[in-house]
Amino acid sequence: MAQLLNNLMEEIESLLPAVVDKRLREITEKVLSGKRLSESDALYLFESENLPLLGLLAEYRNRLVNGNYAYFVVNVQINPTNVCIYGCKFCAFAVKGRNHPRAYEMSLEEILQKVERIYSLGGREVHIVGGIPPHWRYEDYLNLLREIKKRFPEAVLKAYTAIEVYHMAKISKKGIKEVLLDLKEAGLSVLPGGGAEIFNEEKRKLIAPLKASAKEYLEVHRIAHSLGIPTNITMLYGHIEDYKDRVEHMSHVRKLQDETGGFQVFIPLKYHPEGTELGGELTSSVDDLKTIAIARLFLDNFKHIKAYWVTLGERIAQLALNFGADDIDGTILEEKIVHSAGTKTALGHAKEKLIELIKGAGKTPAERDTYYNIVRVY
Ligand code: V47
Repeated sequence: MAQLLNNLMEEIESLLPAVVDKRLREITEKVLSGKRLSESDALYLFESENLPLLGLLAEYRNRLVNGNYAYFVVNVQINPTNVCIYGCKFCAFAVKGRNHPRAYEMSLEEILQKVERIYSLGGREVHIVGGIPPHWRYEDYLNLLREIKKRFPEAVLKAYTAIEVYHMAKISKKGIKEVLLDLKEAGLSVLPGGGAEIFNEEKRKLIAPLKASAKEYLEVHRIAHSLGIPTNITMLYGHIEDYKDRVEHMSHVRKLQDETGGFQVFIPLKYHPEGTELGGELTSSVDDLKTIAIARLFLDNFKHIKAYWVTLGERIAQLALNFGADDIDGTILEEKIVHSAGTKTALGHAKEKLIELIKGAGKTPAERDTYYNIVRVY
């Protein structure tokens, strides 16, 4: 490993004389000497055209933290319903009412079957994320977790975003802390990172007018961390936000991580516009790789940066593993949110396929659990 790192360092140093841009050289020196990048450094990197240097720097930082490992998990994603009161403009998955022709709601039996399937395949995580239906009561959220744990006590539940937690506090008239404690008691292990979207308040109001504010969203995570509940965090990019908004978003994330250390992983989510009210274009692959690489460099207090293969596509996810990312999420089996918005990634990957994908990126596949403990190296 030391050899690999030295090689990367030598490669970066050999490139430096050809880098005429003084600011880029200064940023490079900062990365190589382990100094923290400022917001304006991150913005400069977004605006820079030097993708190869950016990739090398991000990969250098990644290897310092994760060696040659790239992580994956055998998991199932369950989207229990698409009925949602929020009507976010970037979302092609949700529908407003139960009577909408596309509305669905899984039965408990259906959900349990999915959990059974993944655990029979050696699964280690159940990721639950869906709409927020007007008719669900507080107890419905808790009961779903309780029922899964009753039938599968070994199931590890990464369930409900901070948006749902905020909503549950509202409908139950309880505090966020109480709700999180109830969820924990019902079987919650980790809060997934959905619902963060973009923290810039102006843009957030335009794309997700009814959602909890950035401050409220982050407060849920802060309280979760204080209760020993680890959380993940995302950033939806490629819609109406600009580079400055992405840096601002990551700055909030870095600040809270400095305070609590409770985030496990940062996940930049590439926006897919098909069928959404917001519309727009897909970001370029260059932009995707830049975003991953800058997340790795800017979020120096994060161990893990996820290249979510479902939104990036398998090929770009593979490249991202050489641009600072160290995790690709998991087998998933099923996903409706980004597939409603046009992503063409095939589902139902066996873990062998993920191992192959990681090996193809020149990395060592490390199967992990929800908490990033390594369970097996391939
Ligand atoms: O919150 C919605 C995003 C998220 C679109 O925590 C869209 O490990 C792209 O958060 N194009 C849900 N994205 C998924 C999510 C997630 C996924 C994988 C791992 C983890 C984790 C979390 O999907 C939503 C929203 O930000 N989303 N619509 C769209 N059109």
